[in-house]
Amino acid sequence: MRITLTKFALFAGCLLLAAATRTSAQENPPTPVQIVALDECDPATFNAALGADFCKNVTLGFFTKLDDLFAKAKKGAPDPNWDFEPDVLHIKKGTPILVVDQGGEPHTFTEVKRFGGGFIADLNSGETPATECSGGFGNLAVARTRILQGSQLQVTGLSKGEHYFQCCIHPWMRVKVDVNDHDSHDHDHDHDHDSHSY
Ligand SMILES: [Cu+2]
Repeated sequence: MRITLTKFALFAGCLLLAAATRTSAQENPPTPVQIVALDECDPATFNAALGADFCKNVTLGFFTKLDDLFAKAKKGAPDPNWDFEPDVLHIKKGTPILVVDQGGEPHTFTEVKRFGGGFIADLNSGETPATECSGGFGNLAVARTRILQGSQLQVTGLSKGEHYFQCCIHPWMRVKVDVNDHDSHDHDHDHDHDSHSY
């Protein structure tokens, strides 16, 4: 009888602890996760063609000239230093995403149904443009996904499932966001566990 009571007390204690943990988790707003946008635009050649201050490069000498950027895209080998990091993100539903432009020029973080080209045909490596990018910055829906150098864009309210985001200027800049009901850490752990047991 004493053993049963002790067990019950332990069990009740665990329940209380679990309830307390759950309450505090719900009260704290989820910490945003960050995605960075990177590029290595060469100020001299970009600004000569696109206007003063278009490119404000902070990469301390790692520059790609405007012509080279177009030449690489044309060859089907776009410059990998124009990049969103990470490329794949697992988040729990409700977690905000902060996209920070640490590059030197503007980008967009545009959700698309399917990855494709952007609104500058010569940068598309022959890919069909994603419908969501059409119209460029003349399209309000595209313009509002723009991120200027040194600024950030917050994305919230993503539904459960997979979401695809790309830059509508440099369409090889792509991120897949996988939204789950649970913490990505737990998810990864479960996943590992499953693969071990098979
Ligand atoms: Cu871009």
